[in-house]
Amino acid sequence: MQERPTVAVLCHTGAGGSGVVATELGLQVARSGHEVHFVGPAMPFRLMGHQGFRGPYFHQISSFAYALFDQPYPELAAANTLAEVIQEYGVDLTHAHYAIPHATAANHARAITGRGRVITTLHGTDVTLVGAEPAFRQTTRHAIERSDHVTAVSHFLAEQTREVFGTQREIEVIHNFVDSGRFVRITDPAVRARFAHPEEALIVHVSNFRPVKRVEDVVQVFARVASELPARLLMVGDGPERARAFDLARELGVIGRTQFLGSFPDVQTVLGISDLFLLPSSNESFGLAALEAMSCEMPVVASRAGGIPEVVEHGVNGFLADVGDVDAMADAALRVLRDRDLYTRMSAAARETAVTRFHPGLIVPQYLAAYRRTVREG
Ligand code: GMT
Repeated sequence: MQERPTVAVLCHTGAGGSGVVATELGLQVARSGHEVHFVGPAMPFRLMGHQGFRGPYFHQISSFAYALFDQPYPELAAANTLAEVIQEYGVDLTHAHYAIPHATAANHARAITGRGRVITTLHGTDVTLVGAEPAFRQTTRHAIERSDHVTAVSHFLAEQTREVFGTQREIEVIHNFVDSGRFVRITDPAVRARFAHPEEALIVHVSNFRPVKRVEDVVQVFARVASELPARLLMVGDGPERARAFDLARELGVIGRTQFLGSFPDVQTVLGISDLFLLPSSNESFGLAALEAMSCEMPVVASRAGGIPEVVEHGVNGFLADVGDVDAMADAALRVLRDRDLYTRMSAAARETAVTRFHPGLIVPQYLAAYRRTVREG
């Protein structure tokens, strides 16, 4: 029996929750003595600077732009490079994060090499958005059913997967986690002074600015809050809705108090100095960004959508409101920002949630146990 299987990881490499979880997990798995090989078109952004000579290792997918091809066929290229890595390093298990194209490529590489097992972790939009699209429903269902083990990041997502694909297969729920040693409150006033005056409330949103994040609601909520008390908004990340959020901030007269910071890996600095996190998504399988904020002692105002209530407890570590109800979100934000005692209670509860329920020490062993089980059953 292989107690420390050699693991390959396939994930999205840009800023985004699934790639962040894949990278943070891969680093923890490597620290626990496993050989870990990331395979991707580029190095995952949170992996940069964290590689040692003992790994985790990174292998870039080689592709070939032949003139006859109207597309680069990334899934085939990923399966090809992964198959090489499996053979060369004796990989026992591939952990595919996100069903399409990663689970598909991992299953394909297993078929090519005739070795290794496949664990697929479903992250959210791979099921609720991409997988639910008729264009990808069959391939996503197949990728899930052919994986040797499947995990989902929330009970909500496991249920959604069964509903969308009508599958009865076992799906283990393993929540996202946060490194509560790194995501901490930053008390140095000089860091905060770069973004806000001491009397201003600092409100923050972090995402990939896709339509599902409803970034215009962030600006709407902020404009209502800023009309009642001194406040600033930090918008971290980038994506297709950034320009609309920018235009709306200008239209609502809050552009001078809003900073669009773009995307960067050490988001913990911005979270560590902010006061309140907004997550008004129309759907969210878990809400990793909110959990990272909570670890920094920040209450969260979010929509009551998807798996968010598995993390944000209404009235305890934040407030929940219906999707699109910007008035209720603004009222909740004002309530917690104005009431010092409530703020202190909620920020302490937010930190406690992160440390007691979503600490790597609790979550990573669940993945490691799943690795061992899956390899043993092979
Ligand atoms: O939409 C994002 O935030 C990116 C997306 C991804 O797959 O990269 O995030 C999903 O996975 C995260 C990690 O498991 C979850 O915490 C997010 O809730 C989930 N996003 C959605 O469901 C919209």
